[in-house]
Amino acid sequence: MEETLRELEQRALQELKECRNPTQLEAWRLRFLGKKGELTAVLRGMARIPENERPRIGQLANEVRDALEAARTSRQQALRREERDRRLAAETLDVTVPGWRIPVGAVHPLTRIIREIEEIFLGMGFEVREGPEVELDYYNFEALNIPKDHPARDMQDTFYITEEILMRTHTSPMQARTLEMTYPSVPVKIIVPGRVYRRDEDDATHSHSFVQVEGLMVDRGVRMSDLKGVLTVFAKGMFGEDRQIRLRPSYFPFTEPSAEVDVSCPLCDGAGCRLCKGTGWIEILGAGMVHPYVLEKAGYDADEVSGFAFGLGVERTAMLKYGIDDIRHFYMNDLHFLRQFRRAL
Ligand code: 2U9
Repeated sequence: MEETLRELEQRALQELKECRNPTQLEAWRLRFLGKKGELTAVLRGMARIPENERPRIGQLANEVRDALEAARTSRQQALRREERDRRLAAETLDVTVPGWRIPVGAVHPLTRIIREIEEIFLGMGFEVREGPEVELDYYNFEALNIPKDHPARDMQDTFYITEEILMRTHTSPMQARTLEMTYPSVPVKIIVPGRVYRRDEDDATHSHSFVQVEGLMVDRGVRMSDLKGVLTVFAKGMFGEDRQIRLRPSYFPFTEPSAEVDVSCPLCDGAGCRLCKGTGWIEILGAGMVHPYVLEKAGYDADEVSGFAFGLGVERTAMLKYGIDDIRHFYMNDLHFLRQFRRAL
């Protein structure tokens, strides 16, 4: 009996070493220590041994069971450790591996200029308004004193959708709408940025679609000197504190008098260079006093209120500011061009 127990212990310990996972370990436990296991079977044979031997054999059997239990526990712990080490090894993160470079976009140069312009005029108390690109003939032309036979209404220049609906050729219709909506109160101080459309051949300086910012101020007693003051603040904010502006007579149907506005050349400071073609001045804006007809169309009494308006092409402004030589760069989505503006706001 003693022999049997010792042999059982040796065999069980030997086989325990071969258990590689919890399933095998459980099978081992059932086989040697379970109710139907080998140790229990041996103990059942106790009845057949002499009574005086039983305490010794009983104690031995307990020692064997304790030894096997202890061995099982330590094997189980060893297996758990192995499993944990395997998992840790498999799940290791190398935090020193270089990360992916995340591509960072840039604000488009046109958007950037629009935002800069908005900031300057917001600082002078103007509001920013936007309006529809698909417009009524009435607001694009009629309300702005552009008569039916005016060259600007020619099929050559305007994308018509129907006889009365068109793609706006300037953002002025939104100013006309705002005037009409605001009547009879004053002041009106707005700028309208937005895309406009003209039936033009695309080349280095022309595009069939471009972005404008137009401004309008209407109040009691607004004078041409107010226009000059506001546009001077704009020119300095956009092209540098040393800039000056000058007004030259011009003609627009919706303003009277009208002017073309030049800024002193930001490259040569007025001395004359390649950029300003030796003149010292560069044209950046059109402007004028709002035509009485336009005020009256919106409901206002032109003897009571007056106003000024101006307009600028955003591409032209951006080309001047950043030294861009072809308007088509803005629309080609060439990354070499766009990436130059990566550190934009
Ligand atoms: C209302 C009254 C007056 C808007 C004006 C200009 C002069 C002008 C051009 C600049 C370059 C368009 O982008 S461009 O081709 N614009 O010269 N625009 S005054 O005058 C208005 C507008 C609306 C109700």
